[in-house]
Amino acid sequence: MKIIPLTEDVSLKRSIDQGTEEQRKAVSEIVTTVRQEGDKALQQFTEKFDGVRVSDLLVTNEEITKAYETVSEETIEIIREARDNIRDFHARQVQQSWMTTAANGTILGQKVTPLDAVGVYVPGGRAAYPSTILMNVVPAQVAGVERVVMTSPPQKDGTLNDVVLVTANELGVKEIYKVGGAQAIAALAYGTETITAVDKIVGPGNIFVALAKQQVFGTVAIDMIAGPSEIVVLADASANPEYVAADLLSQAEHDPMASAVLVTTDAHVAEAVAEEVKKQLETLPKREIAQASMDDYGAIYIATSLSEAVDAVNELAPEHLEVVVEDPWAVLPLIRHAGAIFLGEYSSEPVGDYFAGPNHVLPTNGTARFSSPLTVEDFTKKSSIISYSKAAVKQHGEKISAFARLEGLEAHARAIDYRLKEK
Ligand code: HSO
Ligand code: ZN
Repeated sequence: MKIIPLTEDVSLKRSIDQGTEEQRKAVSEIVTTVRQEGDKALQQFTEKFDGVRVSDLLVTNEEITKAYETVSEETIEIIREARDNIRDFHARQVQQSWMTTAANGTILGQKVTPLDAVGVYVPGGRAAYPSTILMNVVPAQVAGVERVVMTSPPQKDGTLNDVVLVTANELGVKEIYKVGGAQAIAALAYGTETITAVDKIVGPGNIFVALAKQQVFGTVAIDMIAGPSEIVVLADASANPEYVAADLLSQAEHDPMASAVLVTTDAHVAEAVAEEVKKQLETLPKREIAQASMDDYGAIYIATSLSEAVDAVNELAPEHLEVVVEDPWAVLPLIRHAGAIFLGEYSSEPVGDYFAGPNHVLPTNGTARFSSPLTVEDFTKKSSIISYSKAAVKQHGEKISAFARLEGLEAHARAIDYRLKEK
C-alpha cells in the first residue's frame, strides 16, 4: 500500500458505474417490453439472460422445504440471531404519529403510515448475500409494511439459492419471485399478471438493475444506488496493525473498486499495517480482488496530529469508519461525516455487516455528507394533519385571505371569507 503524508488534498479514489448509453437503451427496451407484455416478457428475458425457462415465477412451499435440507441448523441459528438483533435495533427507529393542540381548538399533527408494498431485489450468484436480505427486509417489516416481496434471478437449474430461500422464509417473506435483472425491476414497478406492482424497490444489483431502478423512479420510490464498499480506519499508535490490516481487507475483498484507507498519526503503525496487508493477502481466497482494490483504491495517510487526521476523515466521508485510537469516545463528537462509525479495536467492521443490529446499507461515494443508513423511516411516509376550529378561523381568517390576495388567488381568499361571514 502507498504511504502518503497527509497534505490538504486527501482523497478517497472512488468509482461509480454510470452505465453506457447502450446499456441505458437496452434497459429501457426491457422495461417497456415488460410493461406491455407482462409475464410473457419476464419469461422470455429470463430465458435469454439466465438461460433457463421458468414456468412458475412464484417460489412454491415445496421449494422452500427443499431448501432447508441443505442448510445446517447452525447456519439457521446464526441467521435467526442476526435477524433478532437487527429487529431490536430497528424497532428503536420507529417514529410515532403526533398531534399538538392549541387553546383555540386547533389540532396539528403528523401521521406516519407504512408503505403498502415493498420489493426487495436480491442479486444472483455469489453476491446473493443473506445478510443483505435481512438488512433490507427487516426495516420494512418493522415499519409495518404489509406486503414485502422478493425477486432474484434463477440459477441455471431454475431454482434460487437455498440460503436465500431459507433466509427469506425465516423473515416470513411469502412472495418470492424467480426473476432478476431489469425485467424484475420493471415487473415490480408496473406489475404483471403474476407480480402485483409495489410502491418502493430496494436492494443492490448490477448495472442493469441500477439503471432500471433509475428509469422506474417516479412510478415507484427507490433506495439509493450503492457504490463499491469503502472503509476508512483512523488509528493512533495504540492500534493493533494485524486487526487494522484485516479490517481493511474485509472491505477490499468485496470489489476490485472497493476502497480501503488508513489514516494514522503513527508512522510505525503505517509501516506495520502495510506489511500486514501484504502478508494477510497471501492466503486470502479473494486475493486477486482485494489486491486490485488495495493497489488502485487503497492508501495509508500519515497525519501529524489527531485533529488533522479527523479533518481528513470528515473530508473522505466514508461509508464505514473505524476509530481505533486510545480514546475513541473522545473522537466521536468530532466525526461529522461517516455512514457507520465503529468505535474501538473490537468493533471490527464485519460485526456491523452481519450481526450487531444497525443496517449495513450505508451511504457510499461521499454521500455520507448528506445521507443516512437505510432505516425504518425509509419504509414509511408522513401525512400532515390540520384541524382548525371555528374560533381559529375567526381569529386568523383575515390574515389568510389577505395572504391569498397577495398572491392574486381570489378563490383561495373567498374560501376563507365564506367562513368569516358565518355568525
Ligand atoms: N460491507 C458491505 C455489506 C456486506 N458485507 C454484505 C458482507 N456482506 C457493504 O456495506
Ligand atoms: Zn462487507
